[in-house]
Amino acid sequence: MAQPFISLEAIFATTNNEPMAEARESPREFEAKGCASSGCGSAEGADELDPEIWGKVKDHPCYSEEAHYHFARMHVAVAPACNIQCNYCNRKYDCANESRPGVVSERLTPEQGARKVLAVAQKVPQLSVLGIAGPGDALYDWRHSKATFHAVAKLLPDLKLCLSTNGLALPDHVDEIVNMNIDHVTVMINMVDPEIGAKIYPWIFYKNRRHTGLEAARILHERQMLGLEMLTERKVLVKVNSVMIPGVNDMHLLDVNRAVKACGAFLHNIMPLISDPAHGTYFGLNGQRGPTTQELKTVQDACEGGAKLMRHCRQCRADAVGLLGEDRGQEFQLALLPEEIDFDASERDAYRVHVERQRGEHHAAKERSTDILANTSAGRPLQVAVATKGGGRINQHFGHATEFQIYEVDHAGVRFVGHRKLDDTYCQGGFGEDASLSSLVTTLEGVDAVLCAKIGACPKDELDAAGIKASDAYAFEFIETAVADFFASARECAAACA
Ligand code: CLF
Ligand code: SF4
Repeated sequence: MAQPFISLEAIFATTNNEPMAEARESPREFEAKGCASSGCGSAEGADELDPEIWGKVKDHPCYSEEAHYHFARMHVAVAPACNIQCNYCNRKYDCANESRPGVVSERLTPEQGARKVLAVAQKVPQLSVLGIAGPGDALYDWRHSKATFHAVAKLLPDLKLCLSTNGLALPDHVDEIVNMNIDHVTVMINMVDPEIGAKIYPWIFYKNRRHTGLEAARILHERQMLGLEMLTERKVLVKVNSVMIPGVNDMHLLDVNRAVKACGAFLHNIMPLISDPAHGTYFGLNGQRGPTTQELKTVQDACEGGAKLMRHCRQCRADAVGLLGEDRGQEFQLALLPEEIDFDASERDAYRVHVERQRGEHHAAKERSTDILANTSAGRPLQVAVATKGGGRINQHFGHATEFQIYEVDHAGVRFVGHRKLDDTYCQGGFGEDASLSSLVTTLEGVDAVLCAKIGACPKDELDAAGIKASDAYAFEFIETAVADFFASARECAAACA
């Protein structure tokens, strides 16, 4: 049903946030006070999570691994000012705390940001979250962030509001965050030891003066942990992001994981440093490398048993739009936005009904995969890459994939362990396929099999020669059943050959 056009002027004419406070559902008490890591986390769903928490995460693509198959996020770059200096940032690029360093984002005013959100919601029914994630710090530049959230909450009250911060200004804003119905906050915590922090942060700006060295790192650490505790006490879900910097904080991230778990963090997202001299950052110019895929996985695996890990992060841009792993930001540049948007929520509503049905089918498929594996003999875990466009199914053509999701499978279960991005799709319209296949084989190092919706004989043979089995026999099946079936077949084959 078409809804009446809402004037942005009318929205910006109001400055108090009472309507958002009124819209906030009174929170029921939930368990796990003090430590949110038991019984919650990215990979758990409706069956494992407290209903109150599931209600908060079920449509958030970053906080729920399951939701990332169905729902999209978008960011608006409205808060450019920052109060600290990270050695992996030079402010010409997106904030590396939440984003891939890349092309400079389009900076928006709050009015422009709200108009963009409405335009995206009209065209992307999967949109469920608005995030403010740099460049800059959403809380240091609070005036702009607040005005944007305030406007968007009036336009689209069902949209989840999400922000990312370095944490320095966090304790000063906890009450407003709660009153504004912001249920999801990411705090960037790279260290809990100021000696290590001094190697990452040359200075901070706090209480009207610049602090450097150990003193700066100590203040930042104390403010981050205080802010984290204050938020979790108020039932706000906090995700901690950490940038893994080999030789600086790599194994120290185990201490970070333990410390943030003790303070109630909901999730811990360990992201690889992206470093390149062309970015002009201190680390980039001084040859600091990022971790390899295996180094990252080793640290993530070593954190097992601590705060639950997010493994499906795509290090998206500060102006990203779409499902995780896709970026439709270019379609919604300011110059392309209509001045007025006659918002129609019907497609958005219909999509949510569709997702609920899909969730039921997906749930049944996961149970089938458990049954399949329970009747399969034990064997070495296999790494299986799948090509998917979303919905939890194998539904992407091999040649069109821009990334593969990686699942580990053995008789104990099917586990999502990460993703591998490709520099180029394999299908180049008849040119360059050989070069892209060879780089694809390098990207898929360690992977045993690729499952996709369609693959040609030529790339299939070449993958086979590289020791990677490729199959389109599971096209459009749910990922878990397909991967479990593939493992069961591999075990049968191994038994027959023994
Ligand atoms: Fe954006 Fe971050 Fe909110 Fe998500 S991103 S502010 S929590 S809506 Fe998500 Fe992107 Fe990873 Fe961030 S995939 S970089 S974790
Ligand atoms: Fe850059 Fe973000 Fe660090 Fe600020 S907090 S210096 S914008 S990476």
